[in-house]
Formats: sequence, structure tokens, C-alpha cells
Amino acid sequence: MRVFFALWPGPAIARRLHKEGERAHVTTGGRRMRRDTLHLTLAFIGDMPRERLDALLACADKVAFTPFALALDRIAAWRHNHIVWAGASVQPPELESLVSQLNAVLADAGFPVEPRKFSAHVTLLRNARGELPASEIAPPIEWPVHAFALIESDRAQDGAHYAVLKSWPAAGASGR
Ligand code: 2AM
Repeated sequence: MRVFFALWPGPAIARRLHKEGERAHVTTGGRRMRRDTLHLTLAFIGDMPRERLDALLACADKVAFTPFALALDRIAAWRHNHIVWAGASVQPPELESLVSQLNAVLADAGFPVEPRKFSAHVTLLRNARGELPASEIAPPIEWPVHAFALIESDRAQDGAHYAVLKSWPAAGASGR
């Protein structure tokens, strides 16, 4: 199975993100991510044997975090992988903590962790071409984060399909 941990937006946030993707698409072309697939990856594990799932769930059980707000306030493009993404000019400390806790418990349990510095982004377009100067999202998309999730990815002809396997609420939150 192919898995990763992510923040999964509710429908209103996903709708706004999808709209931003539509706007950028006019300039860059490429493939728009479907609205119901938009997410922010926290830790990418990749392919692993299904027998490791219990160990992975146990890792996430050890993570503690409090709800926080993430202000997605900019759109930009990466040339190297032709991605157009939405991001936050200020990364909340709670987000940094969530990612570093996940990386620590995953590494302890022998799962692969990303050696590169975490760069929070929601991919909106793939195979984007042409220049896209970084621009503001105004007003910013205020994303109230109450939970993180383990996602299973199934790659199909028409793009990846994702299933939320389990979601972990923040302390004091009842879910997404
Ligand atoms: P991306 O959107 O920047 O490509 C599912 O593939 C999610 O995991 C995507 O959000 C993807 O980020 C992220 N991801 C992180 N590292 C990855 C890797 N090495 N291979 C594939 N996806 C990765």
C-alpha cells in the first residue's frame, strides 16, 4: 500500500483552493487536481507492506497537537517539478511541531522520513508550464486545522485516488 500523512481540508476550503488552481491554470496550463483530492502532505511514507499498517497507526497515536489556523496566502510555481501550489507565508509553530513529531515517531519505528526541509504546500496543478509569478491569495484562505489523517493513495489512469484511512483529532477537538 502507498500511504502518507496529510491535512485534509473540509469542502469549503477545498472549494477555494480549487478556484485558485483554476485561476493559475489560465496562465500555466497543466493538470488541475480534483477538488476532492486537495491536501497538504505532512509526511510521505510511500509504498509499504500492508502488515506494517498497525505499526504506522501506533506511530500517529503518539503525536499530540492543538488545533491551529493555517492562513494559505500565496500561490507559486516550482520549475523543477512543474507544480503550482498554495502555501502559507507564515508556518504556524503547531504545524512545524506536528511534522517534526511525525518524523520522529516514524523514524523510531523504522519508516522512511523525508530528509529535505518541510515545505508546506497544497499542490493545485501538475505539469504546469510557463512562468507564474508568485502572487497573493487575497483574502487568505483561513484553514482551521482540527485533525490530521493517514491517507492511502491508489494511482489510477485518471490520476491518484485517495482514501482517508484514519484521522487523529487535535487535543480538545472532536474531528475535522
Ligand atoms: P506533491 O504534491 O508536492 O507532489 C501524494 O503523492 C502526496 O505526497 C503529494 O502531496 C506529494 O507531494 C507528496 N509527496 C511527498 N514526497 C513524495 C514522494 N517522494 N513521492 C510522491 N509523493 C510525495
